[in-house]
Amino acid sequence: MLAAFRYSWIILFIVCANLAHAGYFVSTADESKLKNAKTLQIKSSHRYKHIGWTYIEIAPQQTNAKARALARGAGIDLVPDSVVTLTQIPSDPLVPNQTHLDPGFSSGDIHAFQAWDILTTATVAVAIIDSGIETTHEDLTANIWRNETEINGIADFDDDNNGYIDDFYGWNTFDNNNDVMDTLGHGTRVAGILGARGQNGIGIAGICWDVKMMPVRAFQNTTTTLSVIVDAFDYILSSNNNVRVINCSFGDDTFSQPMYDAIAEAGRKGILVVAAAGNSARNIDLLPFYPASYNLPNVIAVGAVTMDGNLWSGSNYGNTVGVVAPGTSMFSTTIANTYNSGNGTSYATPIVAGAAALIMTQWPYMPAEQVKTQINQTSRITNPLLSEQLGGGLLDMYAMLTRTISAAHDWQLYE
Ligand SMILES: [Ca+2]
Ligand SMILES: [Ca+2]
Ligand SMILES: [Ca+2]
Repeated sequence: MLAAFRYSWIILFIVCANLAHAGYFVSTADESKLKNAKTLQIKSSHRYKHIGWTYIEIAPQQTNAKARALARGAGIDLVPDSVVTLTQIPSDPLVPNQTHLDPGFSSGDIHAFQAWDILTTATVAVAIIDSGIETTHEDLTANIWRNETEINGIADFDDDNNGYIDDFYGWNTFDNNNDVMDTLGHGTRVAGILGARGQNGIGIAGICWDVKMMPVRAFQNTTTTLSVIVDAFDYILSSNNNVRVINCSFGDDTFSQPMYDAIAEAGRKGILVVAAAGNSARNIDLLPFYPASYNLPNVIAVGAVTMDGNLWSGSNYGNTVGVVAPGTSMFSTTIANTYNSGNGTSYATPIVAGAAALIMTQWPYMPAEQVKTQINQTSRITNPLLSEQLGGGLLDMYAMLTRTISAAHDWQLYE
C-alpha cells in the first residue's frame, strides 16, 4: 500500500520557503479586489495567458505576513511563490564523469536521478564478495559496514561470537584474516558504483548514497577457488549483520553444489544474490556461468549495456539474464584513494545490487525472490534491446520504487 502513496510523488518538488523578491499568485477572479488592498505595495504583475492566475511582486519592505494580512483584509488569498528544486542531482564534484547516471540517451537511462527523489539511503547492508574494498577511501569510508561489537571489543577475541576474531569491517576468506583492504582495485570500483557516499562534496555518488557495504575479500588477483567463495558465503551467513544483498561480480563455468546450497541458504535468510552474467559474449542458457546461472529464486543475473542502451558486445545474454544495466566506461572509486573507469558486467552488477537495497528499504519485508521479480518486471525493454534475447530489460530505478507488481499484503516476514 505504501507504494500507492509513493507513486503520487512528483519529480519536481516544492520547498515551502519564501523568496526574497516576495512574489505571489492571485487568482484572476480575485484580481479586481487588489485595488481594495490599498496599502499593498505591488511592484509588478503578470497575468498568465492560459490559466486563471496572475503573478504579482510586492515591495520587499512588506513582509510576507503583512502582505498576506493586507490581502486577506481585501478578501484575497495570496499564494506565495516558492523554491522549486530540480530532480535530485548530487553535488559531488565527479558526478559528471559518471555517465551511467546520465547517459545522454533515454534508451540507456536507468532513471537514477528520479529514483533519488524517493530514496537515497538504504537501511539494509550489502556484502561485496570481491578483491576487498579500500575501506579508507575518502568517498567510501563512511559507507563501510562496521562490526561495532568487535571495534569496541577486546583484541584477539571473538567478541560477537560469530567464529571470526576481530572481524571489524568484514572478512578475508582468501587469507583467513580480517584484512579486507583491496590491492587489485576491482572490489573498490564495484563498491563505488554501488555505494560511494552521495552528497558529501567528495568524488562521486553511488546508487545508494548512504548504505553499509561489507567487504568480503575472496580474491587477491583475478582468480580464486570455489572453496574461498563458499567460505565468503559462510562468513556472511554467520552473523546478525543486516546483510540482505550479496554482490557477486565474478563467476565460473563450473556448477558447485556447495555454492548452490550456500546461495539457497542465503535465500532462506531473505538475501538476494546479484550476480554478473559474465563477459564472454555468449548465451548462458546454453553454456551456464555461475553463480549467475544457478536456478534459484534469489539469484538475479545482470548483463551489461552501453550508454545508448545496446547490449554491450562482451556481455553474456540469454533468458537467464534477468536485467541489464550500464557496464561500459564505468567511472568509480579505486585504490590509492583515486578514481578511474572499468568495463564489464562486473560493474553493471553493483548498480542492480544497490537498486535491490533501495527496494528492500522501501518494502522491508519483501522477500528476496519478490525483489528479484520487482527488478525484472519493472525493467524496460528499450528499442535497442528488442532484438536481443534476454530475460529482462534495462533497470528502471524509478519504476522499481514506484510500481508494485503484487499485492503488498501478500508479503511475509522473511526468516
Ligand atoms: Ca567476530
Ligand atoms: Ca575482538
Ligand atoms: Ca561522494
